[in-house]
Amino acid sequence: MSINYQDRIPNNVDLGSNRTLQRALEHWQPEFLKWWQDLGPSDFQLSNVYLRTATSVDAKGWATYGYVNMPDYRWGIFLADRDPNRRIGFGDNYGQEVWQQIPGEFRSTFRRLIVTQGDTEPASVEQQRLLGHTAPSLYDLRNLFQVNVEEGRHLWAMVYLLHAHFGRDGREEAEELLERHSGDADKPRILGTFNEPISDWLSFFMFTYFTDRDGKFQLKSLAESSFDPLARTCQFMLTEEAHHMFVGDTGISRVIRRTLEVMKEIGSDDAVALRNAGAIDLPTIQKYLNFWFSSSLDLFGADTSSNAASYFANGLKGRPDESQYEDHVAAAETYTLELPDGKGGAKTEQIPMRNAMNEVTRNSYVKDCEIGVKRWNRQIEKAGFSARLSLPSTRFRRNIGSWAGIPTDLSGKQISREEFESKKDQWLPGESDTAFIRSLMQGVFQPGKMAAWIAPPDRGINNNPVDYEYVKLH
Ligand code: BYC
Ligand code: FE
Ligand code: FE
Repeated sequence: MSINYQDRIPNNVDLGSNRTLQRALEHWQPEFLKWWQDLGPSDFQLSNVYLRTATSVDAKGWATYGYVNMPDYRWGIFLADRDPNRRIGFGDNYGQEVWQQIPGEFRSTFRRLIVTQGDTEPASVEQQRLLGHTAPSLYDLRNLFQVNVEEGRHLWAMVYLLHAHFGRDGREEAEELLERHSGDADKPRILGTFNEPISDWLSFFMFTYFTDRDGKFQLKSLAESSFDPLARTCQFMLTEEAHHMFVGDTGISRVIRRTLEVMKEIGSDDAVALRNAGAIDLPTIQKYLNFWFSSSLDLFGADTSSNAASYFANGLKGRPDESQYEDHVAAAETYTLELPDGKGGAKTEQIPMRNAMNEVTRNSYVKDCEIGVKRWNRQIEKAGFSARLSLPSTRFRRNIGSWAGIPTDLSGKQISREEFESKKDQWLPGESDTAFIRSLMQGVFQPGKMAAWIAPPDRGINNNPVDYEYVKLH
């Protein structure tokens, strides 16, 4: 079904045929726009930004490019096309027909899952709201805003489900999604990472690489859901998600490329010399990586979780790419978990596979994270340097799960709290690191010009050159 642009809210869900729902969403729309003005990108609302907008969900129409003032972006409700033959793909109801409505007994659980997913979307926009002022180029500024408007659309995707399937409760939840705010002392966002400040572009690239990638895996899990409208919404969100991770992946790669150029120029990898030359030394990049990777690992939930087991049993939330597994019921399988033994070491324990679903998803995520790290390391190797980046152990700096609050080094070896405190600044961004990174953050707004700490991208957006005027400032 194509998207109806005549409606105030573009949609491919035939919103016009349900006046009550349409009116409820039209009531929420000005509240969303007020939130966007207050807590979306600071300034730049009058700029013309070269953005892609979805005009249909098929391969041809989902990315239509043109200049847009962000408040006029056509945020809409787009679900992937319905497959009339789709069947429940996992859990106790494997093989049965999928649900177009939510069974009463799963209402509160679905509401919680949808609200948690929805909460992250505006949170990330809030976290990124000041970054425009320090963009390293117009190309990057445009990418930031592309990510921001699409996260806004992802909020719409969840709000549609809340309004369409949860009645008054859903409408209240939709309002609260605009009332909690990232980092707010009284009403914070639900998940930890989404309350961390993103005050510089190195953090932004790490966030889009590591945290948007959690989004990819959570959306893949929800795209398996027996609740068909949720599955179809998430399928379409995943097409947008790819660009967000591209921004992170290529952003980090460009920072590294610039660092390697300067290392060659000055013939040294000395951190002080590199910083004096305006480039970011690799150990600092590693510290930012350690921070955002470890924070994002917590987003997968506890490694043994009865919540996860019941989501899976009941068909609410599956494993990412469920078709890769042979046993979609997973009632008899076990999973071997490594837990702290309370004596400074680790022990193994067999747990029912269904209780380990968060850990299974986390493992797939870690493998996906490795791909970028390998690519960045090839870059460093090709430039003739021996330094390497790496992911820290999944035990490092955890706040959720069995390893929460247990001090370890980067390799996952348990250490004393004192040792952790004394070495923390070697592993995570410390005051001098963040002060240095902030000192680099100065906006560069001439077409084609790049800040000195980052290399230009290989190519522009939608076959345009790198020096295209991606944002016309006003
Ligand atoms: N921070 O039994 P568990 C994205 C809580 S990102 C704080 O494992 P569950 C995006 C948990 O709520 C994708 N609290 O819980 C990216 C539970 O609390 P209660 C977002 C946490 O519910 C970038 C307790 O710990 N989508 O789209 O099975 C930009 C026990 O844990 C955290 C989703 O998350 C944390 N990190 O699993 C924009 C999908 N982790 O019940 C967007 C929907 C856990 O004891 N959410 N807790 O009070 C879910 O599927 C699940 O809620 C979770 C947690 C996987 C998050
Ligand atoms: Fe999103
Ligand atoms: Fe995203």
